[in-house]
Amino acid sequence: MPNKVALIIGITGQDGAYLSRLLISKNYQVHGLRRRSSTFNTERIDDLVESGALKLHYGDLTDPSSLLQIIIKVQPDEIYNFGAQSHVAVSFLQPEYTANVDALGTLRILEAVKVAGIDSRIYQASTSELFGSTPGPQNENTKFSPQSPYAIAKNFGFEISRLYRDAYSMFVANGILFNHESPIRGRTFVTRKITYGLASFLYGHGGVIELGNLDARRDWGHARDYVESQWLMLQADKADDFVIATGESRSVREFCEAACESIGIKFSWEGNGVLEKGITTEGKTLFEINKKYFRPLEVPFLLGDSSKATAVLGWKPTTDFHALVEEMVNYDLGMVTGSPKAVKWIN
Ligand code: NAP
Ligand code: F7E
Repeated sequence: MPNKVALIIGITGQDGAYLSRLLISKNYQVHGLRRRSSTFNTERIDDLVESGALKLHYGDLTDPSSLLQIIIKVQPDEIYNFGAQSHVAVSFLQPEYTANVDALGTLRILEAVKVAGIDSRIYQASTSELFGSTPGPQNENTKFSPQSPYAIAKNFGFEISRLYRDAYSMFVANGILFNHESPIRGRTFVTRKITYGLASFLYGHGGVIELGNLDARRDWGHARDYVESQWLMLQADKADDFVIATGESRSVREFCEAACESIGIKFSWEGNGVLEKGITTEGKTLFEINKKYFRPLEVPFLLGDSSKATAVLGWKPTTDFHALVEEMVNYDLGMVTGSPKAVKWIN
């Protein structure tokens, strides 16, 4: 007999892949919503689908009837909403689509659960991007000041989740997660772009790594640690909002330096502004600035204070910045040399 039934919306993404394994290890029956695409989008969970460990259902956050039908069919004890257009830079190019999926999509899930009359506990993937321009350290009492269409859509998702919790006594928890990365992070996010780019550079497959703002600071943790907090939020006595972070803030520049150091590439920064470059001791250009990666508005500094999650949920991160960088670089070295390493899914 399964312990509980979970529905993960956004199961094909990074967090979906880690949480699926965590829930399966806890004897959950796991279902996932996948959207139709012309190419395969289940690479991160193919082994689980093939072994029958989880079941996928076609649906889309822009299609309310698909959400209602899946929720009625699955009758989930827990719903994790990870579904999103999650790229901040892309949200400036597709603001309306981002609002439709990230803001209205959240409302559609809440309405579907309310209309279906099912007592599901719901996790909403909120984000440190909500803090935007408010200086860190940021905790649950820090003022939101969102700086992108993505963050504004997620602000709606946060508020509508809180509203359904208060108005209809639904169990809805907002996880305000700071950036979390892993070897399976999408390659357009800056950390994986750097680690994959470096591995390719080292083996002669790739050229210069073009970046935008090197001085933005992020509180980077590991997705494997962060999905544990998501599960804990739905096991708590009452639904609440929690900041999840490591408490360590690093710049993109520092990420480049740590990644190079972890594989023994020596380089130095030369020049200023858009002409700045990272040049190796052999004189090769490794990093370059390309203006196209600058955003119309930037979030300059994120540093989370997750002491509430530690006190109430007993959650703490286990992977520090250097261990995260090393794991990602090592994984990508395996990828570019054609001998992929196994992912460590669970702590
Ligand atoms: P991700 O890798 O980008 O995954 C997003 C998931 O949403 C994918 O499964 C994607 O499906 C799905 N999706 C996109 N549009 C959809 C739609 N219209 N209908 C249904 N599903 C849709 O994101 P992640 O890093 O796992 O993050 C999980 C959630 O946490 C996201 O909501 C993100 O915004 C939020 N978040 C992430 C971080 C972070 O640092 N990772 C921090 C705070 C909050 P496809 O595979 O088909 O594209
Ligand atoms: O950018 C800078 C960029 O795209 C991090 C999402 O998961 O975390 C993520 O959003 C920083 C920014 O992540 C490049 O300007 C420089 O300051 O990796 P990112 P993000 O925007 O912080 C939050 C918490 C989420 O909720 C989101 O879903 O790096 N940066 N050069 C660059 N960023 C990218 N992508 N590419 C560059 O070349």
